[in-house]
Amino acid sequence: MASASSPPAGGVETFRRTLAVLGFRGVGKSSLLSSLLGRDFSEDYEPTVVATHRHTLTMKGGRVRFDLKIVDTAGQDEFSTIPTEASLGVHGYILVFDVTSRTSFEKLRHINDKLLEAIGADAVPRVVVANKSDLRPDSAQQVSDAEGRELAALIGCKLVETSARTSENVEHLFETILRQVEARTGLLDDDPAPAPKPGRICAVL
Ligand SMILES: Nc1nc2c(ncn2[C@@H]2O[C@H](COP(=O)(O)OP(=O)(O)OP(=O)(O)O)[C@@H](O)[C@H]2O)c(=O)[nH]1
Ligand SMILES: [Mg+2]
Repeated sequence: MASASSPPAGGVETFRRTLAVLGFRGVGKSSLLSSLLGRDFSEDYEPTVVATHRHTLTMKGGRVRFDLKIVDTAGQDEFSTIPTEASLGVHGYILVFDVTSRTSFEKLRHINDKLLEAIGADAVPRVVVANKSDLRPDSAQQVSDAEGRELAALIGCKLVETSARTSENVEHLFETILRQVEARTGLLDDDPAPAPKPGRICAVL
């Protein structure tokens, strides 16, 4: 996909990228975006219709700036249609399940199939997200770490474990999907990913 970039100004190059967040309802898609945008975590659940957010993220020691447009979608299941906003002009996808919801995990594979069907591609940059990791110590976990890794491997992408409540790995998640997107351009090739926290990010590619 074409990349929009502005000429270097003061050594910083700016690239516009569009990302979309998909997953079953209530898995924490909007909460992850709120966390990225620096908003306070809310315990309240307000289902999303569709929303677009803007955020700037710098990488490569500040030399590369991404102007991100991020599409937050309504929760999907295997019967939902992928909204146009999330299928046209999107560079990378964040596929979220909730570690405390078996259903959300089982639906994610179907959502991935639907996505590939909607965009008419065999592969597109994606990352699988196991959200609500803060609830694991309460024994609320319904999906094991190994199962999350297996799904990511099946889909052919990386797994990132996040908590929108504590913001754990949220920024890392967005850097991970951008690295997937830029694997095609080589833009971040000389900016090696920081070592993952043990058990938190599984490179299964
Ligand atoms: N403990 C915990 N709760 C979370 C986390 N992320 C989201 N929640 C809660 O889960 C509920 C649903 O969160 P949302 O962010 O609205 O979920 P969503 O995926 O955007 O939902 P839809 O827009 O309906 O698809 C809310 O009550 C949040 O407070 C998390 O990381 N940890
Ligand atoms: Mg939402």
